[in-house]
Amino acid sequence: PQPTRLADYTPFSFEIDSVELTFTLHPTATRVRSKIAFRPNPAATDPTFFLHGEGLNLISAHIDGTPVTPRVTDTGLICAVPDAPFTWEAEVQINPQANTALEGLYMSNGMYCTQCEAEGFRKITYYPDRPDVMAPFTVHIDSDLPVKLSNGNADGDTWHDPWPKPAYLFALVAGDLVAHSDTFTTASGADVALNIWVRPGDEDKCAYAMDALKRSMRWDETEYGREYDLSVFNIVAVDDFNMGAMENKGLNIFNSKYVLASPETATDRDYAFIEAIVAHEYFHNWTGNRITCRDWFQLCLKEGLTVFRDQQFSGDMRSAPVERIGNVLQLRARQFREDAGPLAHNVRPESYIEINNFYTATVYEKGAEVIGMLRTYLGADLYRAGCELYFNRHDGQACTIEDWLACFEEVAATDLSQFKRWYSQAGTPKVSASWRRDGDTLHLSLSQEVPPTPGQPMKEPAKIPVVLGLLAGDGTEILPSTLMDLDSPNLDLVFDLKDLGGGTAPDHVVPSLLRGFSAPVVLDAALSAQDRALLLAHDTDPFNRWEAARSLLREVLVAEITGQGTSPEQVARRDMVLSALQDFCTDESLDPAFIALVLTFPSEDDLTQAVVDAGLVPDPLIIAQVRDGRMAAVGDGLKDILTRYYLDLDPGPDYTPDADSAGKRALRNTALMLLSTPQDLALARAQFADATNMTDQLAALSVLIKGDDREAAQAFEAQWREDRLVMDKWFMISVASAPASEALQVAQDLSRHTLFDWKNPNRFRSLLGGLIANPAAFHDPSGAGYAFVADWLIKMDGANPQTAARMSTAFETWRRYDADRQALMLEALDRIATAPGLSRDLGEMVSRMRG
Ligand code: DPP
Ligand code: ZN
Repeated sequence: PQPTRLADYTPFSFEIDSVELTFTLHPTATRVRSKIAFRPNPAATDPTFFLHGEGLNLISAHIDGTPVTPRVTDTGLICAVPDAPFTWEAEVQINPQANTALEGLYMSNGMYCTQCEAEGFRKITYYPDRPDVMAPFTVHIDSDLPVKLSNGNADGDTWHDPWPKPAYLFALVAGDLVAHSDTFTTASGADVALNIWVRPGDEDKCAYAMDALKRSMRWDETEYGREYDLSVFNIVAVDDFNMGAMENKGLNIFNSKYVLASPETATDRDYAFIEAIVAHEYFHNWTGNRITCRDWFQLCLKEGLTVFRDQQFSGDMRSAPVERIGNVLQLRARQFREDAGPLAHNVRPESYIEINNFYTATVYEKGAEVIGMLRTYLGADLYRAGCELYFNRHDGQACTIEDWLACFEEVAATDLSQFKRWYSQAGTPKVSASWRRDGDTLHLSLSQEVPPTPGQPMKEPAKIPVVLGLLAGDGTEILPSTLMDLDSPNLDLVFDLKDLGGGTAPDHVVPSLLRGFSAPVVLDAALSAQDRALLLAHDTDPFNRWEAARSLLREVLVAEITGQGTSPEQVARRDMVLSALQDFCTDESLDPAFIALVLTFPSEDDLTQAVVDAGLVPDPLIIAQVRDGRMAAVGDGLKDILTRYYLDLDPGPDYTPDADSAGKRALRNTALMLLSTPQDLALARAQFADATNMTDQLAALSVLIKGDDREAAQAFEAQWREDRLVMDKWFMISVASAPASEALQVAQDLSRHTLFDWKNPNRFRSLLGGLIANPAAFHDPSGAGYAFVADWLIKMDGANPQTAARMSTAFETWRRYDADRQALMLEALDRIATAPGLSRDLGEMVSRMRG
């Protein structure tokens, strides 16, 4: 297949004044009639009338009422048309029941639903399926089903959306659904009907999503001045969905796992995701829908910005530092991993074969970091002013990153051309710091290096905002957070310590660099363990307190993993880290959620990368063993305080999902994990037996599965068999938490379980994701873990290429491992590459990973 390139963009030959669609729904033979008013586009350079269309059975086509016979290919049709306004009418037939790819119109548990982003509308009817063609839509739905929904406002079974939109925001739902309803009054006093549509029986699990929706609507008004713009806002929960959720205008469609919640069935983490994703999709109404993307290369224009907005929202609703740490953990786990391997790409890619493969951590999460850096450079007021200008200037348009940046250049009277490299250079910059003391003067040198990535051997210096502070040896802050601009390979800073120390230069000074993780870079701060312990104890920046603890733990673990754990120096280091954690825990003023993060060990994947960064070859089994052993040792060393947390923080039987209660449960369950060993499961057994909410039940279950307590897993299964979303958790945890020696067998057994409905993406991701999340099992030296995943990817690819392609990133780190494992991983990739009927989606991923 030929790649699509950013450089080749040309506008469509026609503009559209209106679209009218009539659906006559039938499971295997749905008819779609379209009536579209086209008008020549004065900006077009090529007059060809090409409409996308895939898998459509064309029944008839007319231009201005006269039958025409277009030339139909696999990807669309071409037709001779007047060089003047005309009306196009077509009728096609499609088969929703047979649509297992879940793109276009498909069926999920008896209901009809759609997913059109990025290029699904072309599976519904012939259309210029590209985001820069925007039009108002009117939709008629003919069906006996009781509930029929589309975008915009309703008049009987006809829906009209007055706001011009691209086809990827089209949506249709029909089914036997019930609504959880509410209302919202906008700041200007307009009433909006709110509905969350679910299958009968689920209506009592919608309250939290509704509450999150109303808070999101208010927040967007106060923080960005954005109001809702239709008289109804509908959300529908569906069980079979490729992504998390979709921001279709006025009719958001959600994966049911991000809507439905009750204390008994959803964890605190689920609640937090529901809040964030409801907000994210709602915020798209302005950043994505009212202003959309000119082409798919600009995906980060809406996604990076909207992720940034949902992160701000969650930070405002919960604890901002705790949210920030969580976001950075995700960024490092997914985006840094992507950026360091064969799939590295720009925040704004320059070419793709299948756009679905670019809904990535780089476009989303690094894209959000770029917005955060822009705000850091400009400050809150100019950032808000730039957003205001963007909304005013570009409302109703399909835009580019250039349009976005120009608004900020204008309000701030600044040149962002170097900043723009964040969009066009892949790879995670590495920042190194060094310093020396010269009497009362501190010389601090920062340097940066952007590593080569596929197709980009040479890089220009990035513009990196480094927020830093200075602490004296007694823990007092002598320089509060200050923004430094690392915009060249090196930056030398000079501080007068006498001045900063109020007349006396402190004996010892510790820099606190990259506060709040002010840029998505890898920092080598070259701090001694003692200095990091000092930051853990005293830094005013919560992020860097956490970072200090994390790097101390990581260092101890890596030493042990690489066989240096028994040296006297390392033994002393471990004692020192333990007592630093102990001291930290005595601070009564700390938020339990924050303590829980400090006490959470780096993941096996994080440690694998740390071993690679140390120039060594990782052994996943040793990494898992050392990590478990060290957790038990820390649990033992902190036994008193952990036990106290466990006893004192019990929030009681009345579950509430707020951040404070969730934080207490998080710390309590972190304590449980550290205090438990396979030899001592009493506490976990008691918690499992007594739990009244899913957070506590699942935390206990994870410990028990790790301790090889199969009865607990069976009891959980018996209790929750009927609940799809809870069973997804069970599939996942049964493999992810299983002892490495057994996880693969468990995965194989579960793939034959009667409830393993593999075509359901959530279920598939639970089982496969569970194995991938257990690196010691996935990377079993026999290669059986790779073979198992490869077999399932090939099978899934035949039904749902998008879901198969996403999961294939399990192999992106193959270069990290020893020669034997590399050969086995490549063998698995090659087997996928040569599978008959391989999709464009999975084919592109495999060939990029293969390199
Ligand atoms: N539904 C996906 C999201 O909201 C793609 N737009 O990010
Ligand atoms: Zn989004």
